[in-house]
Amino acid sequence: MALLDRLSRLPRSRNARRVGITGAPGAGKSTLLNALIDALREQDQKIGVIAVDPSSQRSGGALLGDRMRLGTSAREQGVFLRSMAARNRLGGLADATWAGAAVMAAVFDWVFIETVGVGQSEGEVARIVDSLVFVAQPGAGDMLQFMKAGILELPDLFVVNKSDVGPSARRTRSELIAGLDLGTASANQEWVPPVLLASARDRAGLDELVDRLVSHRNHLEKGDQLGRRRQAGAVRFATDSLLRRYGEFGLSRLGGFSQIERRLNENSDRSPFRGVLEVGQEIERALAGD
Ligand SMILES: Nc1nc2c(ncn2[C@@H]2O[C@H](COP(=O)(O)OP(=O)(O)O)[C@@H](O)[C@H]2O)c(=O)[nH]1
Ligand SMILES: [Mg+2]
Repeated sequence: MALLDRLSRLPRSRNARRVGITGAPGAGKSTLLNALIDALREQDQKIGVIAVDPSSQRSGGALLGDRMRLGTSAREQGVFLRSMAARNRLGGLADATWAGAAVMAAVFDWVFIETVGVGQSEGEVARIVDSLVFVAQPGAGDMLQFMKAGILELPDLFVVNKSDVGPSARRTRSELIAGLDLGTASANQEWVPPVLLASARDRAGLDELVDRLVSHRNHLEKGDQLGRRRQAGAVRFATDSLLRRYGEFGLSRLGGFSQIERRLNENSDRSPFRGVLEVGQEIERALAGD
């Protein structure tokens, strides 16, 4: 509770750009992020990174590779890296990631969250970030699997990485565009997710990626979509967090999930951490009074 209280008092001055990087293991997320960080550091941008370790999928924390690739940049000033284990799926990760992102957003220009593309984490990360980037690799047979899981509906940008391997990268890009049905979506959708080609290895396509991230953020700032998106994410986080803490029974003391969601929405100036704290205290009082 003391932590929630401190988090709720964070200044919101910096308003960092928050970017999620997702995609299958091996697609090159860490390498791409590392290259992106170098590019942004040249512009003297301050960067925070949260790397969500896929330790639950592997046999015992084989993440040294990721850490080392990121480590070259992390040793520089102006970059702060925090790793988190996805092991503890229920609860811990979402809370820790939200807290980490909130702290970093208050002090850095950019906050990146790298996560494994295996489903649940996408939805969680999509709620924290302004822009979600999906990294694919050439010939990715897992595309179909992602489509089935509905994961490809979330990203705001797609990057086919490893364009240095040859024509298969362009093919994958075309497949992705066709599979996403981006043509028809454009009719009733203001932002059409771009599908970029990049090579993290050769550091190609990075400028365009940064440009597109900036234009996506500008797009969100038009008509206060950014505010609404962040608000929706914050309310959902707070409600989920309360559900994890107090269960359906606890929430039902205050009228249930949607009632609590409505109340959190009414008080949109309150930070989500304060929302969890205050509504949580109410639930506790209601439970004690039963
Ligand atoms: N050829 C080529 N290989 C790459 C590129 N980016 C990453 N890789 C390699 O792909 C593998 C997985 O990269 P990594 O960044 O750990 O992927 P992650 O699991 O998505 O974070 C490593 O062997 C990288 O060296 C690229 O642009 N071109
Ligand atoms: Mg990685």
